[in-house]
Amino acid sequence: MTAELLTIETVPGYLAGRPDLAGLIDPATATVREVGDGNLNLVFVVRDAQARSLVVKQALPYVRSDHSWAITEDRALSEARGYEAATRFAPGLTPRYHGLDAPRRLVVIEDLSAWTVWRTALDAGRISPGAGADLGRYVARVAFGTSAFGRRPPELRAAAAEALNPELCRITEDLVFTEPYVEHEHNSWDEEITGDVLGLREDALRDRVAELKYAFVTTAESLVHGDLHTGSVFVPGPDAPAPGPDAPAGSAAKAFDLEFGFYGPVAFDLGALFGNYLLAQARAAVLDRPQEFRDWLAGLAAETWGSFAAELRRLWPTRVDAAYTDAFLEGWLARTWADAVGFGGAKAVRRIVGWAKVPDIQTLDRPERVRAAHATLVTARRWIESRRDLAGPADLAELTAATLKEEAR
Ligand code: SR1
Ligand code: MG
Repeated sequence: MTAELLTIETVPGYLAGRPDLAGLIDPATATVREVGDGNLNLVFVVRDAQARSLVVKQALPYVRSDHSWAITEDRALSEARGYEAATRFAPGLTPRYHGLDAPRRLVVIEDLSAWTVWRTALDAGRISPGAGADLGRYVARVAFGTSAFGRRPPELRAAAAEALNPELCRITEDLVFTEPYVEHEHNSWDEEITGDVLGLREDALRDRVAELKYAFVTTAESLVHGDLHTGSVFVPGPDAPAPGPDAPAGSAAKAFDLEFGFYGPVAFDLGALFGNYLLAQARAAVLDRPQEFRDWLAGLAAETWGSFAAELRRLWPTRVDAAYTDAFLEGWLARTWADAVGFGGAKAVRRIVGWAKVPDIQTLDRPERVRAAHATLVTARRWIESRRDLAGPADLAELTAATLKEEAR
């Protein structure tokens, strides 16, 4: 279906026809900005004379930078599903959700313009205390609530069936797990790293990536975000005080852009974060950022994983089925860890080689860009190859530090 697309001019009139939003905004005094800078959506920030604001996000029927690439607007329904789950299981860890207009394929959410997209903060060299922990919490709470730990099988199966998002999953299957490992028109790179890129096409590595793709395609354990890179996260703005240790969940980070959501592997969301932490680390290494920032970056995967695992263990006594034993949880965590490391490697590789590159790398001058891209590919490859041999975050941090030290010079 193709919904009529809103414009800056038509948004106030649209909101005037939404009495359910009347308490949130006064359309008569509203001013509108379109701020969408991602690949897929119109994003309108609406502010009224009383400085109340909200965001209207409408799915475009095509990729913003390539209108010949059609993408279903049904992803707005997936986004709504993700916000409903987050509202129920992980309140505070996403922007507040004000509802779906299904015919228009749009959602209305809290305006967090005062916050900063995390990738922007990372690229500027800014430390965001507690952000990694909040995201571990977010993944854990949604995973627990929507999986067999929080839902009986009939409800679980119905939820998984309802959350199918095949077109958006197909994008990930192609862009993350297939295209970077073959010759494809979406791929591009600086010629200095051609050896690294061609190395990705070796059978031994493709065998490992095949395992990851198979896990992505066939695992339906919980509702996942599906695109949890650092551009899908808000952190407090540069002038906001650092959240204290007792600050509520979501004070340090909030996940957004939930349109890729589906029933998939929990590890995929964690891996998306790990892979994007690696990109930030590679950038910081070649820019020779202050040691304090680099040490904080190096600890982010541990912070996220530690918070994720702690939250799962905290929620464990409330699981709906005690047939899942304590030892089962520990085994599940170990498998999820290994898969997250592998997915992290694949997520980093796609941002270097494939379509939809990231400013962490692309905004660097060529010599630094080449060093960062090379170091990322070597590290990511090692993650994919040795994911089952890395017992935990300390092993991953050690491997990453040693590889970046050697390869980002
Ligand atoms: C066509 S969409 C390209 C990429 O943008 C999104 O953020 C996802 O990461 C997707 O792969
Ligand atoms: Mg997005």
